[in-house]
Amino acid sequence: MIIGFGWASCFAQPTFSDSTGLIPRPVSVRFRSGTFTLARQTRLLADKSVPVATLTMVRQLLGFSLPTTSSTPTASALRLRIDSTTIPKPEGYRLTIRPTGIDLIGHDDTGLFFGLQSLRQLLELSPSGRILCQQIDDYPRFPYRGMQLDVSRHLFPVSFIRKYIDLLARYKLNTFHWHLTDDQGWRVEIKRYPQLQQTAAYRAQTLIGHKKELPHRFDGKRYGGFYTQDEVRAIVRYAADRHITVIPEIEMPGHALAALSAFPQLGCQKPDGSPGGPYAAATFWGIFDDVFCAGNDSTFTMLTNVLDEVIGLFPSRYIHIGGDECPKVRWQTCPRCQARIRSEKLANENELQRYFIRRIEKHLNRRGRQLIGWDEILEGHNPNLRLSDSAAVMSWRGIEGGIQAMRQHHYAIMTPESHVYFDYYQSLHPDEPLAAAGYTPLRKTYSYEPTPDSLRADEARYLLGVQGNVWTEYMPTPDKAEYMVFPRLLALAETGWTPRPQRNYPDFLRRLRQQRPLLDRQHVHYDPHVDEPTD
Ligand code: TNX
Repeated sequence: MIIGFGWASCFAQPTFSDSTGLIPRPVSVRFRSGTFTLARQTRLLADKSVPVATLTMVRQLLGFSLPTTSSTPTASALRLRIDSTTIPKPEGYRLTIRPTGIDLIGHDDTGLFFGLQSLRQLLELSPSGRILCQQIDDYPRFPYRGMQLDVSRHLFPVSFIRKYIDLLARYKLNTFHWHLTDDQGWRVEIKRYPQLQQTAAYRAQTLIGHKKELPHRFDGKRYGGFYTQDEVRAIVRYAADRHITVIPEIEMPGHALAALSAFPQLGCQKPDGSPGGPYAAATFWGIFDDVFCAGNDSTFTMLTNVLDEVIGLFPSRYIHIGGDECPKVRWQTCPRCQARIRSEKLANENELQRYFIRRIEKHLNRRGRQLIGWDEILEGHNPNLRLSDSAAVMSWRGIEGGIQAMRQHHYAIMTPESHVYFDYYQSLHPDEPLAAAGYTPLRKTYSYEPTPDSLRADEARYLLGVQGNVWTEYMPTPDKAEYMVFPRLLALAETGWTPRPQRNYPDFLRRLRQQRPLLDRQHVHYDPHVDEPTD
């Protein structure tokens, strides 16, 4: 029997209990007797190790400002300190709550920030401002805890990107993977190529899809837009203030129709050597045969120029170059691609793809950056085209790509569509809105264990972490995207942060129920039909 998960009916005012309400669940929580109450006389006492920006963040996170003091403890104080000896794990913190005050020690500034996020949750979970005395020792299981957002299929306003980043930070994710280009639209301003803004950022209206769900796409106007470089820089800064790295994705060699609409000369030639095309940004979803020509040096000139501007905007160590779902039919008949296969002594078109990726990687490496790609970047292996050890693979078609990457001593980020694709249905409720054709209920996302059993320890150390993806074909609005992402993001966050033995689904559901008013207060649209089978 399936019964409603009953967020609404089960939720009651949180009562004191000696089990934590935090998501993600901390590594260790030891409760003590007594309570602490945030009071008018509570003072903020920061050690000189604490950056000023963090003090500003305290005010933002707690929603009110605490008067600061530099003298010895007052009756009630929140004391902050960075000390990597006491707290040895990166991003880790210790939060000690006593009746007389709170001590927060971070390994680093990021640890302090995540400790503040925990304190904020504790205060929010207890509207009276009274929290149980306890000591929390905490640090993440994985260094990479990511969430992606596709802004090509549908464009989302800057205000939503900021809200999204805030929500990632609340649940201690530390990477925002921004999918900026695809067949349906190019969304980042590149000053050197204004055609990308004028042409590639827009598509004609489409008449396919679900009328009821996508009404604004029937108004006859072209659809699209892009983020200016100033907007991008502001978002990167906003994220950095919240200890989130933004990794941009520029898709190549496939998913390139929008770019080709602006640069038709970068598509393959027809078999007789005449130009390909014409091209237009796609007005429906799928995989398209028209991709960047791998035989034309101009393709690499343009893409490396684009990447140079992207590198200037994003300080991330990694730059994502896509690499997924690149059909080879055009390459098979394009005279220039075939000439490249011969001149580079490649066996076939899969090796040509590998040549493409490796050539781009060399450029990124020359600029001091590392490459990330979807798991197809491992295809077409040829000893002359080995990717750098530092290249990272996002394993999306299951976990095999990730396993293969780690065995070859590349880094892996696990993001299998079977468990962490948030464009798939999360409930079978009849009112569930249109989603991509897959079923990934909350329980399944939560059950995901990122370390493959088959790996030896020396291979598994290449596992950087986990990521959830939200492809937005069926999400024309921010509210719909949020609905698809929540509450599954909370399950993903716990998978990335909490040690395996501490993860427990019924306990997670109990804490999730307590989180509901917190999500409501932030106006998060989440799926309330997270149905759970009962025994
Ligand atoms: C596959 S996952 C894609 C996307 C689609 C998604 C739909 C990946 C690397 N590529 O282009 O949006 O499926 O679920």
